[in-house]
Amino acid sequence: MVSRSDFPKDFVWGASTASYQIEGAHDLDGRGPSIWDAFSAEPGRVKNGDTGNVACDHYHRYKEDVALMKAANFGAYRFSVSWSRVLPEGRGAPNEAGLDFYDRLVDELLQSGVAPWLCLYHWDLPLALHKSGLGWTSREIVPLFADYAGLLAKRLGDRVSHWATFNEPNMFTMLGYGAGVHAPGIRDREAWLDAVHHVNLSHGAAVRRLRGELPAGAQIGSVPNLQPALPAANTEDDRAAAAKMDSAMNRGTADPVFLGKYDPIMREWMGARIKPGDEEAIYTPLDWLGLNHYSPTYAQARVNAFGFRNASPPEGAETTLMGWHVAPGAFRDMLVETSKRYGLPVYVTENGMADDVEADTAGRVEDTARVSYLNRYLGAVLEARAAGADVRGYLVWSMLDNFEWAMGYGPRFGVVHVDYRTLRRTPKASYHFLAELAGAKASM
Ligand code: IFM
Repeated sequence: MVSRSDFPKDFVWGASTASYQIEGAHDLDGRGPSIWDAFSAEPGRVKNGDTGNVACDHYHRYKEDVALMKAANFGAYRFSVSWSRVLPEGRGAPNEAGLDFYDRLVDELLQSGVAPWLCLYHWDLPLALHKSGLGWTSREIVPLFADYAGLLAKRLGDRVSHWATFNEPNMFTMLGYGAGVHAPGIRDREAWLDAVHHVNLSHGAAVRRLRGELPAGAQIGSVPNLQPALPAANTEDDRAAAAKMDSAMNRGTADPVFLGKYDPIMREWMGARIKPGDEEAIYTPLDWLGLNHYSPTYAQARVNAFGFRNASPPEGAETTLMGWHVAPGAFRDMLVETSKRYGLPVYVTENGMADDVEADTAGRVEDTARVSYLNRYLGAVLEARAAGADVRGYLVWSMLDNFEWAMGYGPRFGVVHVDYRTLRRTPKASYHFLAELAGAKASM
């Protein structure tokens, strides 16, 4: 087992969540709808017709959730702001009650000794923007996203030290605009490329706005999901498909943001979308990179708009409830590569696994597979550090079981179990495992 003394004293331990996945209170205190409210209300879009209407009711129970973070001795908590809670129309007049909620959350975290790490966007675009043609497929969203960033910086910049622009821009653009399986349900290669480029431009504009508003020393970063893209079979076709998958899923949103240029495949696909000065507008120096990683992915050659499809892991591979390959070695390699390629301090901002473990008769949630997964993936962090990767922290996905997008409430990713009927929270064995690593007192 990894132990506390294996990690440096200042290693950051913590957990991540996202607004739509935990907050609930979907129509309270002036919150406007997001594309996920609309998408999950459409029959057949989300398993079992689940929605984020109530979710974990974190909106009302945030104090209890922060108390659990404090008891685990977590040093950081990454949450996202619901854009339509603070700007119901996505622009225009702010909703004071929505801003008040994040004020209260940030204050509660600070009083509990947990640093708030704020992510501006974790997939819940204001529906009003989408409906009026100002969503991610429109270039006009760029200044609107910067204005939203500026609003939060003004309101919370005196207390929030760490800021991230986007969570997994690669995933929400592909799933929502390319494959159509996430909100807003668009399945169109051209819309996907539009969305990628506008998200990249919005990142650059938001970072400049944040730098202008935040106190010197504010730590600004972004959070890609980087997973090795491997050929399903060792054939020329699958190797070419893996190269395309790597560009589409890894490089397309990371290289422009962290290096200032699109890779050759994405550049060719983007074509005239890239206007003179765009790459300069996207790139602006950052302070940290948040790496989200779960497993390697496998590409198979396909005659479709993308030239690849996702294939299953190799026969006999250990997988989780999501069908994702448990491969800590791939995580180690990705940490080393990311640290070297992008040259920034790396924090793991998401890693974890889904199961469906419920409380036993004694009321304990013994998620032993997750403890084993975390132990092995943290071992990979140590190996990556030993190989020279500048990895400075680990924030587990997720603090709480929550709404797993199109999969609804079936897969449980939390280190704290949530009973969706009573909303009761029960720390799992994995919570206690992480708490010990983070140095929580044994009395917890
Ligand atoms: O739940 C998601 C999260 O919103 C983004 N990263 C992957 C997680 C598990 O699928």
